Amino acid sequence: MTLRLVRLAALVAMLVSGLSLQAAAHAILIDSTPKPDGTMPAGHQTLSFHYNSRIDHKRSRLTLVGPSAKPMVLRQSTHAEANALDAEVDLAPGHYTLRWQALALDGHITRGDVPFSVAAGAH
Ligand SMILES: [Cu+2]
Repeated sequence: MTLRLVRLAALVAMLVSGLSLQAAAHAILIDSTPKPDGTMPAGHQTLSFHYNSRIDHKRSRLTLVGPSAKPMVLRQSTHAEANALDAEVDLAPGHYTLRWQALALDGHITRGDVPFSVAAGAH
């Protein structure tokens, strides 16, 4: 190849790898139930965390830190969407933090905390 062609090929390779990085970015939380600092009713609830990219469910984790008990790794729902982590849990009133850890298809792990409150039911 001529030098000019080599340079062109290198440029194309850079552009293609840049595009594929964008297409498979690491996971950023874009929506959740509960919302950060939000409130949920007590009882049986589904916690749901939506990301901007597909998630490797087997190597991602939802851990619930409750008011009294030690951190509990939640069993994930098997029918979550490809870009979401879901778990069903029984919630008593109090303050909680949900720690999520998500492995995106680009191989990067991201983590975050969602603090929330559970309100006592209406009497
Ligand atoms: Cu990444």
